[in-house]
Amino acid sequence: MSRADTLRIVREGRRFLVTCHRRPDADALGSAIGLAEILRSLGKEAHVWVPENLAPNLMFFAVGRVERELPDGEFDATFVMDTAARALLPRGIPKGGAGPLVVVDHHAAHDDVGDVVCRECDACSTAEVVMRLATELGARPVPEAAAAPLYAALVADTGGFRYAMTTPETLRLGAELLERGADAWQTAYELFEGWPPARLRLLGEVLETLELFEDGRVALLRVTRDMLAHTGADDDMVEGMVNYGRMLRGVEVAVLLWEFPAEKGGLDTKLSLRSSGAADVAKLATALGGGGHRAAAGAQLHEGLEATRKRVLSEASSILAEM
Ligand SMILES: [Mn+2]
Repeated sequence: MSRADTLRIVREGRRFLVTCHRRPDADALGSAIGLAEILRSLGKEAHVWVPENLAPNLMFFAVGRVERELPDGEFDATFVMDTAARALLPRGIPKGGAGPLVVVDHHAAHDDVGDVVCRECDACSTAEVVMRLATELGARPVPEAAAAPLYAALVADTGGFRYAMTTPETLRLGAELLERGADAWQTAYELFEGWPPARLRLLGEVLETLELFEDGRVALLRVTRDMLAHTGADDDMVEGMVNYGRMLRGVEVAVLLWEFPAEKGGLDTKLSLRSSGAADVAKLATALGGGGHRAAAGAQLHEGLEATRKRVLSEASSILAEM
């Protein structure tokens, strides 16, 4: 259940399926495409399969490289990247004929999904775990085709090499990926800028909802369906808006509550959490049925925004009291 088992599976196998969690972000998709290129550079066959629409701002590295339909035939293993929970496995993941489910991940909070788990929580991103595997497989420097997707993953999960998980190792990996052809500005522009006007208008409305609690240690922002509708924004554009709450000096826990269409109709509330350092928001998310990292976590609750607001404020208050 470890890196050694994962390496053995790669060495002994010939044909692999590579996928990632639902609603893939840059780390999920970038580490999947990056791993597939590394496998190909070792003479293996690898198929990246993601059975849903991809976010437009990830297309700069993903276009033409992902199969939407499950490829035919048997696989020696199925890699699921950046995935910490069974509920996040892609819809339609094969139940047989696709070998062991190998989870490659870096999330501290998880539900043990996977037959084999290569989870390294000191890594800034799943891409960093992939590059560690590549080292042991003799695939460093990584193939040029892996550079853009892995670099995007590193940049996204470290917030542009800013977060605490950014280590000298991370920067060395980033340097290698730039040497192999990744484009620093294109990556930053696609991941952090290049907004459509509707997104900026939505942000304006979201910022207007700011509430502060616990003597300014908790910031709360909200997104309603109504705000999305009249600014013409869509759900993908909400990504990252929780960070604005954390920007305020003195804020230790930033919360974004987001009305989100429930799978069975009606509205759920999505909860995004960020910590400025000391608070462990993964704990808070876990208490509400979600998960994530110490500094960035989330949950989706089958209840209205006001009910979630009450619960998250009470959990936040007890977490701050413990500190
Ligand atoms: Mn990640």
